[in-house]
Amino acid sequence: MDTVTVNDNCQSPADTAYEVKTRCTVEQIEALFDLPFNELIYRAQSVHRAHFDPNAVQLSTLLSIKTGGCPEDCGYCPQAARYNTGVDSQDTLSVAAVVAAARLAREKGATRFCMGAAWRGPKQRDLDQVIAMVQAVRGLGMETCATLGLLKEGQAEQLKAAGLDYYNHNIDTAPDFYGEIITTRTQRDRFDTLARVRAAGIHVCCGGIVGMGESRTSRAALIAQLANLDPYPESVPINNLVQVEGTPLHGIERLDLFEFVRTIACARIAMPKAMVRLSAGRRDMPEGIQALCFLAGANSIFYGEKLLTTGNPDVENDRALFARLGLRPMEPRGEERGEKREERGERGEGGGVS
Ligand code: SAM
Ligand code: DTB
Ligand code: SF4
Repeated sequence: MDTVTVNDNCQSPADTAYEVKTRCTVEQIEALFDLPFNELIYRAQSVHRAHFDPNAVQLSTLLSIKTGGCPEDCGYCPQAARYNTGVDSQDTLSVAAVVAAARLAREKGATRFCMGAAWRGPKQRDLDQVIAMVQAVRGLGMETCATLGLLKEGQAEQLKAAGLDYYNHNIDTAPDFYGEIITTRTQRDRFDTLARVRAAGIHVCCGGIVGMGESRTSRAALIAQLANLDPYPESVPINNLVQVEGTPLHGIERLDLFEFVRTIACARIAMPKAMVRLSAGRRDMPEGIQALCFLAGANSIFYGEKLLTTGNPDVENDRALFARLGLRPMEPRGEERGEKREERGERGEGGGVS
């Protein structure tokens, strides 16, 4: 029996105030990145098995409820009004249209429905519409997630009261690289919203994007920053930049996909009980790389043909991939907090490190 190396510096999510504490240093995460690939993946898979069923993957479906025309200048984003990307702007969808999409997603096997809006942040009128959507999607028995941008005082509480389970709000990149990518807000603004979400009792979904020309040190700093959130996010989406023509980051050198797998592995080791989501970029990712991401501890994906404005693998392809890898969709309860199968009294195959 080999020893399982879990990063002892990283504590588990707990119901405490949300603040940044230095538990993981950038150097520690960089040292993980620098490990031989096999060593890193083995460690990440060992940590993964200590907390999760290694063959269960959670399925979230995205819907853009308000598209394009965003006043922000995020250098990666096709929905920023200032870039000519060909994205057709669309006003906020009706509740009926959102419910129809959520029902379809549920029929295809998704358990969580994530509603995204191209806002800097919602106005009260916008929030009222989202609240009606959240209540309706909740009524279908699905977990709800929303990503609406910066929240003002009191807005998170309204979303919580409507039944919102998760709020996605990414810190996107390392603190010292943030200004290279976005100038219309600071990363501090993002932390303020994350604190509001946490204080309102909504689960936090927070991650970032790699492949934006950042250094390995910056990738390590992103992971360290996420891991040092106290408590760290329940859900951590790791996006590989989807390059969209017209955005400033279009044409940038693509990240070596083994480096993407390493990023997933580092996230898993630094945040052992978080759901780590293999997020944007899967359409351009060979299935072998996706399989390596699952081996490295990814246990959630975006499921459905579309992300917000760009494509995602077909449902049929994902089903076939799951069958070939012996993966199955994760049940919606419990595992967000890293409860092991046995604790929930479920039966499953695999487990244990030998
Ligand atoms: N406007 C809100 C915000 O920025 O928080 C919500 C929607 S925004 C599109 C949600 C997230 O999508 C961003 O934080 C970013 O991480 C991700 N994203 C946007 N464009 C992307 C791209 N081209 N490739 C990868 N991820 C992207
Ligand atoms: C996240 O981390 N990735 C998703 C979701 N959260 C909202 C968004 C990816 C967007 C990719 C570009 C697009 O489709 O517009
Ligand atoms: Fe707007 Fe969000 Fe896109 Fe930034 S990432 S431009 S805030 S929609």
